Amino acid sequence: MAGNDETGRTRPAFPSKGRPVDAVLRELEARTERDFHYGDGRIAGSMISAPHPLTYDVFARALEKNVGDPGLFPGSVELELEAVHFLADLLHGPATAGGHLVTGGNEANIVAMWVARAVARGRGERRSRLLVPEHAHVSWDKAASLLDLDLERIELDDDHRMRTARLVDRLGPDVLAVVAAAGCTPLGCVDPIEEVGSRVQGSGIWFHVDAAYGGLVLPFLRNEAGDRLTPVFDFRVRAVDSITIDPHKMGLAAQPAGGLLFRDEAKSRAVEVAIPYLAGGKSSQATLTGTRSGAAALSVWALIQHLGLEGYRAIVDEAMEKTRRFAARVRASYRLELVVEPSMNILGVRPVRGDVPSFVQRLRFASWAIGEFKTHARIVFLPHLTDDRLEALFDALEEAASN
Ligand code: 0PR
Repeated sequence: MAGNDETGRTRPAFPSKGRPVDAVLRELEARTERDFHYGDGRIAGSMISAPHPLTYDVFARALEKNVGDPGLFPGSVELELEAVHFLADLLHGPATAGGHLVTGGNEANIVAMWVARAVARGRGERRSRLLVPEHAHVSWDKAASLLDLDLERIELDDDHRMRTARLVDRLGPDVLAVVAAAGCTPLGCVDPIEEVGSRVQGSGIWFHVDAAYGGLVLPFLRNEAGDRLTPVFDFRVRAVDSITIDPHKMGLAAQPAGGLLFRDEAKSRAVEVAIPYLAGGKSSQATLTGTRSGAAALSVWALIQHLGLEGYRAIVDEAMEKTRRFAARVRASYRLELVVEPSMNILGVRPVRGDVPSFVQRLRFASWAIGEFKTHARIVFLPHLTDDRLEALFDALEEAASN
């Protein structure tokens, strides 16, 4: 029975009788029509694009697979682990490296801190402070809240990167973990990871790199002359204990596909829970989720196999070419300016005159889905933003900045 809540709104009731499939699908289509579609080219501020075409096929084939019960789906689990090792290899993980495919950067970051806390406690240490850069993603607030850690945000430098000197001032024996971003949420900036690494090395402080977005961009970055531009952000930095790298962002895999890698996979067992009764036989889990999408995991494996380093390099080259061309137009504009020079395929743009909230509001009113940050509007140059859409977006930005 439909009922009314205290505000007088009608609440939908669980249907008593079923309806034919075509009627259900028709309603579903009609009611989701107002959703944005990546194909419209109006989603300009999201870190997610339409999944690669291969993903749709893999997903449909693998929909029933649950990699949370490895005994039932051993073939899928083997491919999932292989995908994890592909990612670890990309980020120069040593032979001990391993990890999990998870639901996204939120889960990866939370689980990384869960492990860090368990490892410290295993050594008899009760460390409770979590140091993150000012620009850190909201998942760090969640991690701190869930794990009862004290979150401290570290000031940024003029390039919007974590200021190492400020971080060093705050280090101490009660610090559980330090986080740096390789592709920060507002601007794609890369924190000084080598510098931070040298300051925390050997201190017992867990060092996590949040490369949720940048992990599948930075390794492929090169300039117009073809020279590699990748800053050292991964396991080559000796102090780095764990890294978040999300295939469902620039990896173009299906959602939900996050990645969490550990330098020493054995450490991740500090949070492991045994599950003796599974249908496929006794197993264990060290992720937040139990039942997990095998389809998403297989889509990551398939896509890496299909694209290879070459394929991803081509995707990043194209994205960077669009970013550079767009950045040049912003620099030449009298109405717009860049917040910083881009580190990857993300631009922060603001009006020369006028405030950012009204600027973003005008763009949204004109149906552009743009990211809003305190100092700028965020544009992410993903494959669904074609050249003609970027033309239109540039005009819209100029228009919004001229009011
Ligand atoms: N770490 C960093 C550095 C991130 O930027 C994000 C997500 C996460 C972790 C969390 O990842 P999940 O959302 O996969 O758990 N950053 C995007 C953002 O806030 C998430 C997003 C994606 C937002 C698509 C909107 C959107 O349309 O911009």
